[in-house]
Amino acid sequence: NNTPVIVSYFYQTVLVLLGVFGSCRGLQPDYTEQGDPELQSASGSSKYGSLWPLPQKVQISDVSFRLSVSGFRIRDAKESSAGPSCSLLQNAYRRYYEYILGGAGVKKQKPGKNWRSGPSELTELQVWITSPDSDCDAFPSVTSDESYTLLHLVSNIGQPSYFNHVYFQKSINSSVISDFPRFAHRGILLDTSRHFLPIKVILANLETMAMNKFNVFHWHIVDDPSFPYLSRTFPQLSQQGAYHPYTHVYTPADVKMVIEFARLRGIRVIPEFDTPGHTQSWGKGQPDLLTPCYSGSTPSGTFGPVNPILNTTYDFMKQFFTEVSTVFPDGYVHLGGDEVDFSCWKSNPDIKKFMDQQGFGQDYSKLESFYIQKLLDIVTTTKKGYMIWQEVFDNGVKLKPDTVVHVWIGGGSNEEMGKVTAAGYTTILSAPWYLDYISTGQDWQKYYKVEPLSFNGTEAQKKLVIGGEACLWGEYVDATNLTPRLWPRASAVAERLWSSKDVKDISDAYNRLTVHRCRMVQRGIPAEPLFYGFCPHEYK
Ligand code: CP6
Repeated sequence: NNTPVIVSYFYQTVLVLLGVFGSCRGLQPDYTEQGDPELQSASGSSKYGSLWPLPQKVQISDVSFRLSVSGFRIRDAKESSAGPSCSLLQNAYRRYYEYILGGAGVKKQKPGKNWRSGPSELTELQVWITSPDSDCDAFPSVTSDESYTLLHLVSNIGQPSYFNHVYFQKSINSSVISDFPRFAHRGILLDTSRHFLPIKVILANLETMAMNKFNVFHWHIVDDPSFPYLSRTFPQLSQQGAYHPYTHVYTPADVKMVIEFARLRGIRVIPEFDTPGHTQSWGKGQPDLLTPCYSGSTPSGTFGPVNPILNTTYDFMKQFFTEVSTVFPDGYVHLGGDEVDFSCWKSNPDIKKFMDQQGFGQDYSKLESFYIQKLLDIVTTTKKGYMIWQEVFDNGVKLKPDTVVHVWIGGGSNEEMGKVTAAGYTTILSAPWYLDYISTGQDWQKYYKVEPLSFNGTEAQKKLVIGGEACLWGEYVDATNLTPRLWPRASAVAERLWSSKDVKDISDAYNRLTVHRCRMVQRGIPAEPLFYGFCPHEYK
């Protein structure tokens, strides 16, 4: 007499599933359990338990259910538009089964005399994909529907399982959730040029991103110090420009693995190939790409930004970005365009001549725009959209209407958001979220309190803010410290970008985030503590 309890849910945010009761009718009040009391004393407790980021609508009842350890399963609802052939879903079921039942707690438990199946035993989760045209092999995009509904049971699966000390059994409070993201673009920037990040570090971070409902991996893959991207067309770029030509490169197979791992978790991979500045490493494998700097009338032997006055530069870019457009399936690439240093261009007599010919006078930002304009036209022929750092917009470059302008400069970022959206462009915010910067104390609160729409502008302008990204620049970050530096501080950004604008109670956030952080630690992710205390799993 199983009554399915239904959850409608798009394939993409497979993070949450639905439940089925053994039978609701015979529910005994004795079986009702509240959250772990010791966990409540470790920190204050939120009425939302450890939900993070907080769903748009949640009702948690006092009624709790035990998870059937022997018989529990996750399956497609029979009405679902996606079935066993959807490997994305089947893969998610396997992962979430492990989240729910796996882990230290359940492995230790053995059925004892108090172990009985009963009316309050949860035996099944059914997933009902309601959108008729869900494509299990598709890649996520900015327009993907990430909404889901959870009826009658559970909350974010894998999240709310309180641990029952006595029976070593997990229980879940009956809940109703209806959820969708506030912003469509919720990203993390990782920098693999300042330090090489092994693939397993990138994958572990994608897993943690999924736990926090981030959906964009902005891969700042190359920069001045090293060029780890192995290009099929120009293999000498990484042969000469990587820290090591075999060990510190991302091969086509590595990149594919990252993209597929991300796809299965509803995460887009947007690569950034930043030019014309931040390109020192490109010059090693591609002679004549960079501008030779002069001291007086002779070349000094050093190089500056990409040389914008040579046709060969644009031939190279055309071939390079044609490759990039096939390797990375996302609809967007990030083209950088930030922090162009003019001093080398100023020193070079050929550039000077070109400036005169073009009538640019002494305005080197015009030369920068000349380059970027040609690059944008090239990338447009590869059928990709593009993101660019704010300077490109500031310099007045003509952009495609669907361009995403990335606001990163700290001072005046509100004003900048106003200007960019007044010009009709979509934008994302990073200025307040440079997580490589650390300070003592609870700086997550500073990230949490940011309101991305606090600039002066019309409703139409605010709609153009599609989200934000937490940036982890790599100067002081490698595999040894990436995780604790990023998490759980990035979780604060995750909730700001996912949850409703009025979710801003810091003390409630503290209580939920403390437990959410413990959950990450328990899953093997060394997220740093917010403050003193302990995690419930420490004494298991
Ligand atoms: N690298 C690149 C960086 C930064 C940028 N681009 C950066 C600049 C200033 C600060 C932090 C990071 N390290 N390629 C700017 C977007 Cl404070």
